[in-house]
Order: sequence, then C-alpha cells, then structure tokens
Amino acid sequence: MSLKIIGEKLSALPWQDRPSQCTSPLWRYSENPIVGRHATPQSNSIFNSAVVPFKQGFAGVFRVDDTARRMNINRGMSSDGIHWQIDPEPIRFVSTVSNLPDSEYKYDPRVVWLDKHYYLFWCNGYHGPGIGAGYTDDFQTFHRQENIFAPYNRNGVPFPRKINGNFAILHRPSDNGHTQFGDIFYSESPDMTYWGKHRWVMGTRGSDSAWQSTKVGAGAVPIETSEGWLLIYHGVLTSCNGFVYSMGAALLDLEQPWKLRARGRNYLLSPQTPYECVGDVPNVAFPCASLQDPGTGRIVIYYGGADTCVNIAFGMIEEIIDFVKSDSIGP
Ligand code: BMA
Repeated sequence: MSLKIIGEKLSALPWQDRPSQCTSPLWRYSENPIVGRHATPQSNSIFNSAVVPFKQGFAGVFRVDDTARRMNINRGMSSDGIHWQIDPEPIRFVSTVSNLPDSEYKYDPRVVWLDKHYYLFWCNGYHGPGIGAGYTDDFQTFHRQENIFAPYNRNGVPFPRKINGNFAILHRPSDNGHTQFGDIFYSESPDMTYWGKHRWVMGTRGSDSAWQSTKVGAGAVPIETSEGWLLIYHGVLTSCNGFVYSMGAALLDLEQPWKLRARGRNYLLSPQTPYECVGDVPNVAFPCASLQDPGTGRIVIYYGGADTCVNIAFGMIEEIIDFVKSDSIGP
C-alpha cells in the first residue's frame, strides 16, 4: 500500500519504538500514566483529554474532576507532549453569543485546528448531557459558542476540515444516565450554530465483535488518508462486572464520511494494565485525541485510564489501517 496521510508534519512527536515482543498494532508508553490523578492540587482525577500541536510544543484541554467531584475542563501546556503543566482552575469562557445558558458541568473535551481557530467540543451539562462548543486562538482566551446539540448527546468529535463546504462532526445520541446503547452519527453545519444533514455512521455489533456490543462513540479527531478517514473510537462491552471500554479503528469515506469503508473486528487496545483496570471506574481505555506525523506515519493516541489518569499509546498509521482492513466488519 502506498498510503498518503494528509496533515502538518510533526517531527517532535512523543515516541518510543515498538517493544520487540509486541505483536499488537498499538504499544503503550512504558512510563504511563503521563498525567496522574493529583496533577493539580484540587484534582480527584484527570483523564479523557485532548491535545494539539501548538507553537513549538503542545496545548491541551484536560478533563479534571475536582475533590467535590465537579466535572470540568482545564488548560494544559507541554513542550514534549508527555510532561504537562495543567492549570489548577477550569477554563473560564468568554461568551460569543448573548443569553448563552451556563453549563452545570463539562467533560470529555476534543480539540481541533480548523478554519483558523482551535475549536473545542465537550460534553456539556444543560438539562442533561449535550455537546458544548467554543474556540481559542491562543489558549489564553477561550470563547464559548452555542451548544451544538440539545441533550442527550455525547462524544462530539469534529473533522479537521470542512466537508462539502460545511463543518462536520461525529456524535452519539444518548440518554441522561450511564447509557446502555449508542451509535455514531454524523452531522454538518454551515456556521457552527445550525446543524443538520444527520446521518447514521455505525452501531454496535453482536457476538462477532463483542468488545463493541453495547455502545460505540467517536474518540480522536479523524485522520485524513488516501484510504479514507481513519477514526479511532471506543467500544463498550457489558461484562458481569459492568462496562468495559476498549478502543478500535474504522475507515470512513472521505467525502461522504457517514459511509463506512472498513471497521476492525478486533480491538486495538483493551484495558489490561493496572492503570486501565484499577481506578475510579475500572476497565476503561477512552481515547480523545491523537498526534500524528504524516512524514513518518507515526501516531500517538491519548486516552483516559480507568477514569483516573491520562496515558499514551504508539502505533504506525499504515499498520493500523492494514489491521482494520485485514479483518473488517460492517456498520
Ligand atoms: C462515559 C463517559 C466517559 C467515561 C466512561 C466510563 O459515559 O462518562 O467520560 O470515561 O463513561 O466511565
């Protein structure tokens, strides 16, 4: 395969070579977690978080639950993508629209460079979980925009470029609790305020791919390649001991991303280490971001472990695509 990966070259990516005994498509950083639960004075846990290249280093928006168990998102900065300085206080947004309702909580952020801004999306508490939105140009001032969907919805994951002239996002309609179902949908907007053209992308599977049999949700911002959009997502299994969150990958059509091109039967990574299996919510590996270098084809996936800490795993984009295509299942 002569794979083409679209995007900015990123030579300063965090990296460790694949351990010699490793045969899986992803391998974990040996020093995980990279952000522990007490990285700020008031944090109970810091986990499902988003990062982007910024200036000479990296910027991030971190999910920080505090010791009152309030859920919020805080800014983080890093020179190497591994060591992070996370603000002790949540991001204070400046509202770009009048009469914008406050949110009761914010969690599971995603960040994308798109159309001259860094856009942020998160799960926003407004009469239940919906999708909140904002942007920043400098990671100093954060502007809040209209919530893009009414409740109940989670896992709003934007595309890094317009599609058919519109902004585009993946999302997962849900309920007000620990939702027992969940499919991935696609929507477009001409202006980031009004959203429509809703399309179903993919749903859960049965016993043929049980790690994604309860619900699925988009994870990291999709990566544009000559094989389609590479989507890293999470899938959930209901076990005797509750939900198990693993991560997998799919390929979506470049111009009609609601059309699934391929989807891996097997997970890329499931909770198996102590920092994924033990914590506030055991057995969770929850991806929210990736960094990749089109030059080398390397990818680093950022994921929450056990709703407690932030971790990274490494891979090669071409190998992940081969893995997805070699045993692919339908939507
Ligand atoms: C989901 C979200 C995530 C969390 C996961 C596992 O519904 O709330 O933030 O990581 O459950 O608890």
